[in-house]
Amino acid sequence: MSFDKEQLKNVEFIKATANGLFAEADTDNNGFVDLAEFSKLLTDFSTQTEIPLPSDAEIKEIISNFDSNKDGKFGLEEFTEFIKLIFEMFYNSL
Ligand SMILES: [Ca+2]
Ligand SMILES: [Ca+2]
Repeated sequence: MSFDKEQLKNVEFIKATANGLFAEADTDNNGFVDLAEFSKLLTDFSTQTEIPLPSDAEIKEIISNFDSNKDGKFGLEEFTEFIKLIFEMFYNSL
């Protein structure tokens, strides 16, 4: 199976990935990914990829950068914007 780099810019692919990760991260199923849930997601990601885990302060900063309604946690739309940025960074690094 070959990896198609252009998928990273495909809106449907971005949405599907964001939806999947959001559901996985939202362990209490309240429709939001809060700081603890987001840290857990990043910890798992970091373990799998061996990419160093950001500090708590950095994680807070990431959330606040994308927290457009300022409730301190990710809604699905905010989270999707985050995934979109990650994919863009990944795309540009390939
Ligand atoms: Ca939650
Ligand atoms: Ca929010």
